[in-house]
Amino acid sequence: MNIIEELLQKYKKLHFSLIDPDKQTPEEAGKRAELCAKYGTNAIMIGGTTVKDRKIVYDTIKSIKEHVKVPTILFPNSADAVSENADYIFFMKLLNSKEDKYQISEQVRGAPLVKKWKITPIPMGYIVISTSKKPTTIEKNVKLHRIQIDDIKKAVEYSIYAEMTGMNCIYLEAGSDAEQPIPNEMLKAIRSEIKIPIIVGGGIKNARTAKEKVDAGADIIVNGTATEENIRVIEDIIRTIQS
Ligand code: 1GP
Repeated sequence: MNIIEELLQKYKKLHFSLIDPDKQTPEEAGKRAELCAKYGTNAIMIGGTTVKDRKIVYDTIKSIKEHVKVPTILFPNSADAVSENADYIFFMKLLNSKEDKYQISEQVRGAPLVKKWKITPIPMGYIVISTSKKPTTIEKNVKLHRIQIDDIKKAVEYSIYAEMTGMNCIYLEAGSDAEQPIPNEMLKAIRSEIKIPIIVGGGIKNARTAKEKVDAGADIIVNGTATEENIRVIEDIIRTIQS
């Protein structure tokens, strides 16, 4: 059983807090992680679109580990964001990327590091959905085979592919601070086709929205922006999805 399955057995629905090492000092990251853990978050993810410096990732995780006991999971954009002090890594493929580096080449470069440093990989299929009019950071930075907000068929196809190729979970990403989160109808359609855990993130700003997502089939809710801008809402979100 992998860590996601273990946690899901224990809590039914999970909450992960995403800390971006480029948007805060390691000390701030530690303090924010501590609050999220106090509210009941189940893991701290570490990553961000712009992260390039392994040392900053290392220092951020070091500080987080000084403050919390919940697992740390790398959420890297490249092999340069792999740090030896993480517990786990989302070993991920951006499935609808047109760019080789998000599909295979950074993964190939990172694999020996993950092995050498004994970081436990969690194979994950990452699927970006274009939900918003204004391009999100990830849409600005990565060339995508775009999946529009109403293209349920395509989102389902990518999800089935992820499950068939042995991914442990999928992550449906609307983009950090997206205007609209992943739609409920899309989640319901995907849930009815695959069994692996579904992670949902991007633009989830309150407990009501988070609850809608878990009711539609999401297993894990991710909050990133809220850890920096409105951390108290995370308490509400966790209480609501785990009640
Ligand atoms: C981004 O899905 C995450 O990768 C989190 O999004 O910043 O909107 O919470 P938010």
